[in-house]
Amino acid sequence: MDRSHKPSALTPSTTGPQPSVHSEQGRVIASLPTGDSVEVLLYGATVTSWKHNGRENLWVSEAAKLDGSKPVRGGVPVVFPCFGPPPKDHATGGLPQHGFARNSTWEYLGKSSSESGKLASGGDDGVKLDFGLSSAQLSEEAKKAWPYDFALVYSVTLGKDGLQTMLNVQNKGDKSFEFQMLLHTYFRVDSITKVTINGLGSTTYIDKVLNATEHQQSNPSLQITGETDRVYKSIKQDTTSILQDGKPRLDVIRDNLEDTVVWNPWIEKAKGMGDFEPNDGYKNMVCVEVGAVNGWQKLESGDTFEGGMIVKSHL
Ligand code: TA6
Repeated sequence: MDRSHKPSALTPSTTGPQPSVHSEQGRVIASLPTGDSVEVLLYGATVTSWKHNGRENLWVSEAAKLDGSKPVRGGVPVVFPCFGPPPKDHATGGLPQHGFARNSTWEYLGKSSSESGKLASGGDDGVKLDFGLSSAQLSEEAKKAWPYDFALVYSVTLGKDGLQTMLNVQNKGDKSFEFQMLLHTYFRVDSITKVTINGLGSTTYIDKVLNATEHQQSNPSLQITGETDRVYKSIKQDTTSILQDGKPRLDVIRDNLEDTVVWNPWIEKAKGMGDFEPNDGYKNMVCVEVGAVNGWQKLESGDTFEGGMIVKSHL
């Protein structure tokens, strides 16, 4: 599948101080000479930290399981091959909510600093970390539930001007399969009541708080004033912006993905999740999740799909 719009990757410099990468205790940590850093757990290939200018941009619950016993509550869980509880009558019907990618152990494939292209604003120092997951690495249970031959390569690129994550999906088998993908990013915010989300105006969304009914957002800005669980579909504008106190904080740029989910559990749902700590942590997080979740992507034998995001911090 061609990528309709390909914001370019990063172009790390080849001279001067280089990025550092090391792996320990099931995670890979990369940092730039600027001090920016990213941490990725092999479990779920979950980005659990992205620091830019000394500031953490991701939210991770204090009760998040990081031992592989359950998907990480926070950071950037990778959702594949299904989003949400899969339809029982679909090929993914036997899989858990949000699929197996986020609760499988991925392989660290290595780093590279030879990316062509530049992150939008011309960032030239960066390092790309690649992680792989294929059918052979799945649990027997997952393999039985979804018996397709596939290979995923998830690239996490730390750049001077942002973080880029891309999921490459290959159909290695002789039969086509359908999938959904989503990057379930938990962004850290100072105060949810002072957050505005722009870029979703006049877009159709499914409101999962209102029995999954369809709505059209008339207002160009979204404020979070209660439990929010919206699946925006076929969004025209590539960038969804998170503002704090009216000032730009984070830009989330979709790459070959048309949908975005906005989620905040608010008070009751936060209390109801055993791995969501502190209970009032909903005040300091918002999920803006880019994906292809409206319907299914069909991948023919031998074909490849690629989609992801670039996130830029304004602080
Ligand atoms: O992306 C929003 C959502 O689908 C919500 O409906 C909520 O279920 C959230 O994901 C968290 O799901 P999880 O399986 O991680 O508890």
